[in-house]
Amino acid sequence: PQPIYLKDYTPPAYLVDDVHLTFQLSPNTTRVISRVRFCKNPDAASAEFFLHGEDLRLMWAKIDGVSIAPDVTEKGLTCDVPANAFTWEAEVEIDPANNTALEGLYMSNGMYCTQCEAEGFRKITYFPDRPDVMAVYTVRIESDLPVLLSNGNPTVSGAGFAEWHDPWPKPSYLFALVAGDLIPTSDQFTTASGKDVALNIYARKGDETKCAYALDALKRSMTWDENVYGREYDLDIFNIVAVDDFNAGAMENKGLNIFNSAYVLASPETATDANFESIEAVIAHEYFHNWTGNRITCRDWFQLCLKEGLTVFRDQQFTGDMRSKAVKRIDDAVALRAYQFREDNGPLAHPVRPESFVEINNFYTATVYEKGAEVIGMLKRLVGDEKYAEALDLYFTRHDGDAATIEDWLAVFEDVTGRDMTQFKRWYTQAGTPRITVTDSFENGTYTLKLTQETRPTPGQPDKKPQVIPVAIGLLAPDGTEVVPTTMLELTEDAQSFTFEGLTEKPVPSILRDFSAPVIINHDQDTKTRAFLLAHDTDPFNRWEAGHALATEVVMRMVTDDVAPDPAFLDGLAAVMRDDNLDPAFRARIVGEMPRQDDIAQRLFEQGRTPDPMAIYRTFETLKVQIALHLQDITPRIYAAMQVPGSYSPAADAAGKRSLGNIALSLMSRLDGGKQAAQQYATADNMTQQLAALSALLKQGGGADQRADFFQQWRHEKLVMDKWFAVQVGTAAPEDAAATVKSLTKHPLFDMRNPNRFRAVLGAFSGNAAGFHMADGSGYNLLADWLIKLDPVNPQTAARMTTAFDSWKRYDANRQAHMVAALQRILKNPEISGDVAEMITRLLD
Ligand code: DPP
Ligand code: ZN
Repeated sequence: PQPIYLKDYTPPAYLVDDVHLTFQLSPNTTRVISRVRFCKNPDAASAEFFLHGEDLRLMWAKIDGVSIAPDVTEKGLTCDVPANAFTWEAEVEIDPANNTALEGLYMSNGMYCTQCEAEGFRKITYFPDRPDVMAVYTVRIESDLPVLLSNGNPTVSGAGFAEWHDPWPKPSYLFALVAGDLIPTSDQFTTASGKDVALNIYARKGDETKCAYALDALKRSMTWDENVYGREYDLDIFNIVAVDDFNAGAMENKGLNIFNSAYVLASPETATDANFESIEAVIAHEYFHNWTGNRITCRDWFQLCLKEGLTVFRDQQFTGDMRSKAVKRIDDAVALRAYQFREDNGPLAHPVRPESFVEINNFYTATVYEKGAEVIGMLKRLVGDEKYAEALDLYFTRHDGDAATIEDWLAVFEDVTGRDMTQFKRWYTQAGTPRITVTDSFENGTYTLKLTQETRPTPGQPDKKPQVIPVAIGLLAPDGTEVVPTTMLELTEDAQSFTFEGLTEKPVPSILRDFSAPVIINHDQDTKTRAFLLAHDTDPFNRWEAGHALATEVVMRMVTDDVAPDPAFLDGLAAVMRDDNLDPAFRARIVGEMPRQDDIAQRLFEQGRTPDPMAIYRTFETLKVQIALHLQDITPRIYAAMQVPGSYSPAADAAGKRSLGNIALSLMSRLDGGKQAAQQYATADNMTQQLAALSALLKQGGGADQRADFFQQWRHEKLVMDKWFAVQVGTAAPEDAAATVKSLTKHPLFDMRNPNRFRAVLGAFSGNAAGFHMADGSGYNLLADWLIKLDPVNPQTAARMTTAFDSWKRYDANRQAHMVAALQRILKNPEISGDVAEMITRLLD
């Protein structure tokens, strides 16, 4: 397949006024009858009439009531059409029961549901399936199933049918339909202007007891969007449906969000604190799309970050407001570095707004989403909160109802601030993570900070230009007092100096406060300075960052020089651990958030060394024992102090305590053979405590009884079983990881057609770095075998998991050869999908 290019965009030849769809649902022979009103687009040069359509059986087609015989290919159809407005009608047959790709209309546990983003609507009926064709939809569903849902507001319904009308013009990717035997959990919300909205979360029987938290999160999201962005909901009803088989996290279909059940269903017994937090965030994310995505959508899929970057930014703000801003910023930075920086460093690097793609599904990436959100955060820092709010207001009024572009988005900032955004736009067009080198000097009371920036070449982009980088800094006096509070420096050149006058002694700089830009800072600070910042920085993010940098330095020295961990570092951890003035969640991030094995491998590689995943793994094992020994006098006290009495609450403060308590537990388990963990397992009344205990036991090579008990207790709960599968793979020693995967994939509850279950096993496997990278190549072969099996069933999920191979160039010749061979084997699969083929080709490039 040929790539398509942003530069080749042309407007649609025909526009659509309205769409009428009738669905006669049947597992293998669903009929879809469409009636669509088309008119020629005056802005388009071409008059060719083309409708996308894939895997459809065309029964008949008519134009203005007259039967026609279109030219049908695998990708769609063409036919002659009148010069003026006309009505297209067609009937197609589709097979939802055999749709294992989970794109278009498919079945999951006896229910029908749809996933149309990005290009799934063309598997439902013939249509111009592109986001710049927006229309009003009326939908009739015929089925005996009790719950029949589509977008918009319900109109008429009766025995065996229901009709829906969505008054808001929308692109086809926001179409949705659900039919099933589902139970609603209901509430209502009154908007700021007094409009009543019915809220429902639909789940399978038995799961209706696990919807309350998501419903509460939805109401808080609706209130927050009114208060912070002035955005109200715009239909009479808002429905959410939980589905077990789902490729992604969730989908923002207008008025009918469809969710992977993992991001909706929660009870204290079945969901962890982390699950509750991600449910809150994903509910908010999809709800916020109603304005940033639905009311204002994307002109084409190259503009995906227009809706995703902004909506991720908004959900991050929301979580920061609901919980701890500092902890949320740390968590977001950790995730960005783990996934997006890694992507930027390898063969899959691409700009936030890509310039070409073969399969758009391969571009729902950390770069588009998370770096896209960072770009918005930088804009906000650069223009200030007030101008940001003004720009957003202008964006919503100017583009409501539009399919917009990044140019449109940047224009509102230019118009509101008078600032030229040309250079800033490089954040959207240039791939790669900028690296900033910091040097400083002090003379006659003047402190000078020199910053230089450099971005390394990425595929297709050998030469990089300087970007606009907001670098928030603060200066501390050697006694720990802050002499210059947080100040925003704007780095726009390759190299720039910033001076601060009137200082009595050389200050200690705190650079990139609050992680003010998605960049890598190279700053040669010594251990003492880092320890000083860990103790004194007033910026919570940089306080954490100092601890993290120390930990990284310690691990690097352990790996390269085979030395014991620096006692100053261990003392620093102890000081944080016992500092009861610090929020437990924040302490947990400092003490528990070790650098990732993958990050150490990348650092070694950048130093010109060849990382040995097994040596890195062993270093961490040693370090953790050393930390456990060094802190052994305080961990039992912290553990006891962090136990939360009373009934479970998913709120941030209780969750933070459990998180620090469970870090103490994992340290204690290194020394007590799992005694405390076994006790916690036996008495746990919530999943956070139960799973942490099981994980600590398995990590010590024990826990056989608890593993069996957990299975017996939860075998009927799919989402809990996903945890049971994943924790075994995640805690397996490297030598045992592949064997664990092999035995779990033979388990009767393993089902590769369920993406959550597949990821629980094979996703956890690539996360077990040393196990995946076993020198004999067994890990690579095992993953390749499974991706080859999964590809014909579910290309999207298979393609996404090929990213496990994206760091192959870091390793020794032997591992490289094994990885390349595994990738080539996947590429030679005669049943290979376009999705996977594109990924492998990019990976091997
Ligand atoms: N548009 C979805 C989301 O990110 C992805 N399928 O919310
Ligand atoms: Zn989204």
